Amino acid sequence: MLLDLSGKKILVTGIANNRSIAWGIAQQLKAAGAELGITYLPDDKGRFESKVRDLTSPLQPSLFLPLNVQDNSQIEMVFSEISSKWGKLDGLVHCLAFAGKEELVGDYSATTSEGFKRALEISAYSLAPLCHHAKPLFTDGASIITLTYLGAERAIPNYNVMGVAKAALEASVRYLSAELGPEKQVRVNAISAGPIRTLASSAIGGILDMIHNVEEKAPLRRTVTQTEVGNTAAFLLSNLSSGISGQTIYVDAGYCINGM
Ligand code: IMJ
Repeated sequence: MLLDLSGKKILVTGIANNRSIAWGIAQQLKAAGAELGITYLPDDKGRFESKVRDLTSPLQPSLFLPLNVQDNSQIEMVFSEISSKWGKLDGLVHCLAFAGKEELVGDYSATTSEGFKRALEISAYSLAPLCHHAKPLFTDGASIITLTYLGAERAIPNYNVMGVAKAALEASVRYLSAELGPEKQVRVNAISAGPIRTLASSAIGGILDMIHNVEEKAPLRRTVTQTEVGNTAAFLLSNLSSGISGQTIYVDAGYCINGM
């Protein structure tokens, strides 16, 4: 049986530019035949909107919508648009994360309450309300994925509050999996991607060290590509993975198996 997403309607969040892992995912989903809805983060000057629109137009998304997950009315708007345009949803791709720059350097103990709340709200909590609003639209066998990182379970220098947020996200995947599975065979999984040079990583001190470390030590002696993460996403959104739910799947060139 070949991987086939034709007829599937999938919402992809978290594309910021051509380095975004979400962009790699969207391209592979389209290549497998999916019909896409794409969201972008609205900002005052509309910079993300035009950038993401230009980038994604070759994928001919049938929905292109603003989504700031900190604004509940925007979440409601996205799913009311999906309801009227598609009347159903076969897949949801959650690739949203944010922490303040100051929280991603130095001591974890220096994390402020506001910084903690913001990182956890955007990077972990947001998956729950998206699933909640999508629930009535999910078809039998719908699939939800999110992105996580090894820093959820190991102390990785400077990852700090994002590690705590990803730990909460991975636990959310298990609780959502338990909630959404019984009625309609809806599955929820996370992809734990190895380090890639993305917008979310470029601004970060020590990221190059981490990449060099992976190139030296991972079983495959290299980093992974957006396309490899995208291909695993396509698998998890397809019926080929129909027996997999609640899991964190590592797409990291094998890095996490090492003892040191
Ligand atoms: C992020 C921080 C510290 C170490 C890190 C990372 N390593 C990797 C990342 C080793 C691979 C990238 N990553 C897995 C993330 O989840 C990044 C999230 C992120 C990045 C930024 C940068 C710009 C900003 N806020 C951010 N919020 C979250 O202002």
